[in-house]
Amino acid sequence: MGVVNVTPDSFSDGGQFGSADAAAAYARRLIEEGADILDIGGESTRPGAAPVSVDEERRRVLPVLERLAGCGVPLSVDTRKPEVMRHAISAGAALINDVSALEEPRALQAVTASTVAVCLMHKQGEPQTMQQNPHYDDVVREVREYLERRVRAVEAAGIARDRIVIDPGFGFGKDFEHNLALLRGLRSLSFLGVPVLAGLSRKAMLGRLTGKGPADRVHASVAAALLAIAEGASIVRVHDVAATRDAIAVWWAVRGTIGPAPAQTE
Ligand code: 7PM
Repeated sequence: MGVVNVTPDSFSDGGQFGSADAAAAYARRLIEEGADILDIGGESTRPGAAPVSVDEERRRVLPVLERLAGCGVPLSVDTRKPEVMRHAISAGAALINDVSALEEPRALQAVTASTVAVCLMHKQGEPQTMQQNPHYDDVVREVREYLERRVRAVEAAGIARDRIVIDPGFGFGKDFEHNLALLRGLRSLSFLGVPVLAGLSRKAMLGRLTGKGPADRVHASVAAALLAIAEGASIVRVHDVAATRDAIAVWWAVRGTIGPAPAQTE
């Protein structure tokens, strides 16, 4: 899954349509690099990010979705807002990536009224403040139990299990040790047959390990993506598609499949 951030700073060339064109061109490049899914986001969910209005988020995301219709890969929209979800679904989105895991009743309704897939992500707290003092007694167990509850709730609302992806939400109300524990324990999230999505790309945890800024975390991000795959992730959300693709090609040649080694039988 390639990340397409549609924010004023990421594709600013002045005009609104110019930036939508630039974002769509960037997205097409990610497809050429081997992205199987694109995740389009208007930046309301970033840790510490200022809130963005519904209208502003629509103005950022919808023109890009429209330009990418028929691009050949499923389009995901990273949003927590029910109105943005509804418009994105009408504009052809195949997946709603909700970092609030459809906890808002209207978000759940927006998705149940459609046939799209959904990514349910764990976070602790709200993006503005969640990194201030995250606390868990057992992060892997708590994240697993939360995701299990959300899968059941979303299924009970009428969304079939084969439409659901789960995500531990690296960096969303987690400190360095919490993130490491979740990556080590990722396999324990592979329950109920629901695919696991891992988003580690360029995150602060990799900055702490390498001492490098976000743009220089490419190699660390590739290593993290491959480790996530080794621990059972089916989808990796990445900025650096070409580099991650190369690493997966090596993995594929050796293992012949994506995912953990089969359990040893006695
Ligand atoms: C600062 C910190 C800026 C983190 C941007 C981010 C995820 C996501 C994001 C994830 C799912 C980024 C993140 N991360 N959606 N949206 N999983 N499902 O790296 O880990 O873009 S925002």
